[in-house]
Amino acid sequence: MVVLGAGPAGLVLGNLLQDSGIDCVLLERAERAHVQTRARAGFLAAHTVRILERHGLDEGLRRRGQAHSTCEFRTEDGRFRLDYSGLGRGERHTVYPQQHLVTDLLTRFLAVGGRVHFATEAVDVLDADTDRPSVTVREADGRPVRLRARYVAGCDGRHGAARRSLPAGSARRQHLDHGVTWLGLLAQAPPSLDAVGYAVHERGFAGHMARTSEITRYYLECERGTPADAWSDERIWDELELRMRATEYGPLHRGPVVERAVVGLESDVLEPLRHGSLFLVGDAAGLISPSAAKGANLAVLEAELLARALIAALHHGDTKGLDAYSARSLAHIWRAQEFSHWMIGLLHGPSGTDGPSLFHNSLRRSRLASLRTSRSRQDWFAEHYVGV
Ligand code: RFL
Repeated sequence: MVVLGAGPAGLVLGNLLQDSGIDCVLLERAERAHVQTRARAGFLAAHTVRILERHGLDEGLRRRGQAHSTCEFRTEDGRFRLDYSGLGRGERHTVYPQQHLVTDLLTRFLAVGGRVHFATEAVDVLDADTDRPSVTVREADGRPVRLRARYVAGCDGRHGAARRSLPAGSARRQHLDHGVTWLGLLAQAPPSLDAVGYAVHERGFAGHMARTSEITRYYLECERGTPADAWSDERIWDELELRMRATEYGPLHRGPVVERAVVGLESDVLEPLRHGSLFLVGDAAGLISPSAAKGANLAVLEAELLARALIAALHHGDTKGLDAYSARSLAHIWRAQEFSHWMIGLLHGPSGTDGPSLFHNSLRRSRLASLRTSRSRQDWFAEHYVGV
């Protein structure tokens, strides 16, 4: 079995296959140090934690993960909090930075005999419509090498080799640019509130998400085309405090901004997620905007689905799971896309003062008001916010 990519999807899949005695090699374009320090997600859904627990992959998150269950909305109509552990299915998030999870999964995979080729870029997946597919890789020294396997899992993200290798017309791509851009920031500063903070402001959205006691993630909606380094630290903090209404609700804990990235809110789903012996998993299958923190959670869920199906096929000759993998994963992906899209509409409004902009902003206000006041709306929100 060849797995492309050592992110959450590839590493969960690799661990599960290796544990069941299926020989598995992971090809990873980046160096090991880069993979283990790439800060991205932090909010793991209850379902994700259960999957990791089920397979003994939860040691680090049990020790260092923080339970989290409150979000706070700050709007032109005041602020309100939702404790979602008392709503919907009564579930919580576990805050555990993605780079820690990836480090745990990688360490475990290597400890049980898994093999990872770092600095090794997959270039092409060939013969995917046969039962002897192969992957062409470029080694660190530039040498091309071909690897053969019974199956190939493309866990190499949206711009990886798996997607690129699909023959024209074999998959339908559905793409939506939500027309919203965020500056994604990591600050070396403790969290400023004991909740996920969502601020809706006429100058644009601002978000606050805890990562650790020393690092906090913030988001600032910005004009499309803004370079990541366009704003000084001081301007970033001033703008965050303005949009998060610090004069009313208290100042933010400031600190150096140690990472900035421009994040365009986009969705991009392929259908089907299988082409013969090649399967797409995680961001390679469906990219989701980070508005509802679903990407890493979907990656783990799909990796478990595919691992089970591959184990049944390779150990027992039962290929029903492989046949169902695409439809089952897509059902989860589209539910997450629907909620994520709803969140984008809750948190952003057009900036204009023309009739349609005013109308959309009034709808957004009303959507927030119903979330503040309607118990059934809150239950629905909680179920989808923590669920995958
Ligand atoms: P990854 O993690 O991108 O891993 C893919 C791996 O493949 C490698 N690769 C290749 N290797 C070999 N050959 C090639 N040709 C290759 N091309 C690429 C890459 O180096 C990489 O190591 O994909 P995976 O495993 O599918 O996992 C997906 C998640 O990483 C992603 O969905 C989340 O980070 C999204 N996301 C969040 N998700 C959550 O569930 N909760 C969150 O709070 C959350 N916050 C975020 C996020 C994504 C963000 N960015 C990147 C926009 C916050 C941000 C800022």
